[in-house]
Amino acid sequence: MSFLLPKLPYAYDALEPHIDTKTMEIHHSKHHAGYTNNLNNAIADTDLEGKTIEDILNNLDMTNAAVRNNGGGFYNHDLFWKIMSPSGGGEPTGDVASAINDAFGSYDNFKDVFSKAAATRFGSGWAWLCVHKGGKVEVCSTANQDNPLMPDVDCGGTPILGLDVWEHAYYLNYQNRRPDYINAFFNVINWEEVSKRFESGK
Ligand code: MN3
Repeated sequence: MSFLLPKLPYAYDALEPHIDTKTMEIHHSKHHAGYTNNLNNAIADTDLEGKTIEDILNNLDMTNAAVRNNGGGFYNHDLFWKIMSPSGGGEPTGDVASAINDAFGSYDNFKDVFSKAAATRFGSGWAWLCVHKGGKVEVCSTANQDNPLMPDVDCGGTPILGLDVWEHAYYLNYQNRRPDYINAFFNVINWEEVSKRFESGK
């Protein structure tokens, strides 16, 4: 059994004007497809074959670059597509909103902290909102395709929101204006999905 490229839950043009059609198409059909294929090749005929992606990442040998980069890439993009929606944006509600208020004081403060994590990640990587057992949330960032499920990445818990800040995620439309892309992302966050992930991860 091997991993399959997940279908996008909306059309390539659905997140316009915040994320453009061409970027979505290349990002999903080329980049995510590449991580998926390379992950399958990297685990073929090893004891990782048949395990869940969460199991693989939680117990990852960080010196295994092929599984680290492509397993991370497979998981991170799967989460990324799902926590966005053409009907997204606005502010979170319910328990996840309370957890965000407890940790950051307000939604606006959370937005500042998350945006800063995304803007200051040098080179390629991801910004995350994670939940720890007990329900406390934190913002952190990781390099390349690392993610909070992996050991020793200085970013823990279960990721419930993630933003790809690799140049391939925004350069066609935003060029070097990463902060504009980060700002636009808040208009497409699927808080309903983030809330579900908060409930199952807390
Ligand atoms: Mn990407």
